[in-house]
Amino acid sequence: MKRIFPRVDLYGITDQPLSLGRSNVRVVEELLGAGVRVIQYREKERKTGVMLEECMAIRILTREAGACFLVNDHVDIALLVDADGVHVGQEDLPVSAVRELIGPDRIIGLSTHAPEQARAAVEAGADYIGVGPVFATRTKKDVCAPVGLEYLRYVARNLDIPFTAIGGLKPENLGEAARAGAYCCAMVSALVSAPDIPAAVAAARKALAEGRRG
Ligand code: 3NM
Repeated sequence: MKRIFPRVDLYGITDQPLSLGRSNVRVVEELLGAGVRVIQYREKERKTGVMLEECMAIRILTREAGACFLVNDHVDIALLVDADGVHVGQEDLPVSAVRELIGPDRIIGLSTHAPEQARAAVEAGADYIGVGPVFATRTKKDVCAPVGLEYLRYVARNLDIPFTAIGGLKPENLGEAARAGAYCCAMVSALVSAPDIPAAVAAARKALAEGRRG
């Protein structure tokens, strides 16, 4: 059965070094408890065996919560744990190659940073795109300079593909992102580095809702 990228407001992404000593599994438990319904496992430094174990645990938790579970880059791990899909960047395996490996039913997300990349993602059959970095971020090391709200507005106005805004998003600027057309907002540090994750989720939701009203 075709898995669908759900229409949700918040998209949580793991990052062990930024998680204040908490395990990824613990952080995901808190995100799910606070109502976040898309989780991406993203780790750049961990051993593959550790990643597999964490993803197995996160798959159980996300399934119990009815949440969508995506794995960054690691198609093998995504398949082994029956994740809902894979998220890749511009310099990772191309969408066509990932599709060959994961089949027609799982979700492929692709990070994009410019209008031509977004149009190419649609052509290539991505199921959703990341749009960013909207604001400056220190979380992704090799990403381009912020593309600002302009690119977000372009995607919101011109393309039909589901998308998530990403990059430097936090309660203080989510209103601006919402007014530029973001519905789904993906965050790493604003959520996983928060001492109180449920409070951070609530603050993000409030900022988004206010942005949409204003
Ligand atoms: N992808 P934070 S920016 C993982 O623009 C990622 O494609 C980006 O982290 C992109 O919420 C980014 O801590 C990092 O700024 C987002």
